[in-house]
Amino acid sequence: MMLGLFGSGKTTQIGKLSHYLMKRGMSVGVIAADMMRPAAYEQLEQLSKQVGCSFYGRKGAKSTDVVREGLQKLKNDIIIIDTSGRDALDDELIKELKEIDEIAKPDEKILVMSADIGQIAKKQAEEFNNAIGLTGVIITKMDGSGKGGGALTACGVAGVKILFIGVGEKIDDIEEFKPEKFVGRLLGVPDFEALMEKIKAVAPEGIEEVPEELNIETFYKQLKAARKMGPLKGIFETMGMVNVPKEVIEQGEQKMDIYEAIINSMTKAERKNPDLIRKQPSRIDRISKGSGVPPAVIKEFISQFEKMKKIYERLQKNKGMQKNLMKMFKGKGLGF
Ligand SMILES: Nc1nc2c(ncn2[C@@H]2O[C@H](COP(=O)(O)OP(=O)(O)OP(=O)(O)O)[C@@H](O)[C@H]2O)c(=O)[nH]1
Ligand SMILES: [Mg+2]
Repeated sequence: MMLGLFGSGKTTQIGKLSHYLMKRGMSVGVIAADMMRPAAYEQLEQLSKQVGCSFYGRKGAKSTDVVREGLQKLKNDIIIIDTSGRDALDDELIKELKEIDEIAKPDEKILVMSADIGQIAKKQAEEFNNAIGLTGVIITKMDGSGKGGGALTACGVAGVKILFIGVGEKIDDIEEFKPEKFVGRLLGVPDFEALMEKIKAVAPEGIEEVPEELNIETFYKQLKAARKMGPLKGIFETMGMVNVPKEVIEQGEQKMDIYEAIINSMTKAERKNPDLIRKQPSRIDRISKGSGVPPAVIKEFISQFEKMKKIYERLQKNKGMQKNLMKMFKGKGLGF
């Protein structure tokens, strides 16, 4: 069940989410239970045609009846209900959402908020949470607002979980929210995990599977494969991230150059086990001479690599997007 105020992006995210889930092998049905917005029916019907998911709606009916009927008719793995918005969370909206909640008993009650409300997201999330009980949040319009960071941190303070972010109006413009990834991006560290996913998607042959264990050797292979795909800018763009600032891209490119130089000067043993370098600082001097990279930067690389490895291992533990999603949709959260 998706809920939220007028224009927050509920209906659009339902289209995106359906597409996202279907790409991962699930069958999806959507129910048009927004009786408030003129043409909400048509908007959702159109989106369902676009993504190829099932659709149920009945114009002029009561939202509760539509939900009841839709749940009977649709036989999909996942059913998403579009609900009415309002200017504010008033008694009428609370009553309507509670009735739908009663009937559908949804596994997920997801509040959709637009990033441009900034810090107000805290109050809004709390209000909806108190009234209906939320299982998660989607922040939309992260592409267009300077206040996106505020909205994200506000959700953290409100204690609600951000599941996805909307990053544009197109059907692909949704990203699973991974705090580690986001922080990395803010710090200007290239998003290697996304890169690896991308590499696998566009070049499944000739490139190794994403490695079980990430060590500098396997990382290096991924890095080289990524570079073969061309400049970072294009790679980000094909991931739908068109608004990555130029400085971030340039920094990313530079970092990739530096990483490559460093790794080129490391021995095989060091690549397998970077701890060797930490234990014997003389190795850093050797790598520094070989690569022309100052020792401090090499140390930083090693420590960044260790951090990345931890994140990677955590992600590997949660292996399988499908499993993750099923868990999420059973209300257990993503386990981060
Ligand atoms: N830039 C941007 N625009 C978005 C995003 N998500 C939705 N929109 C746009 O926001 C507008 C409102 O989206 P809807 O999905 O209709 O919003 P809603 O919450 O269903 O609105 P009501 O049905 O009126 O309550 C549309 O023009 C969407 O294209 C996003 O992530 N980024
Ligand atoms: Mg809508």
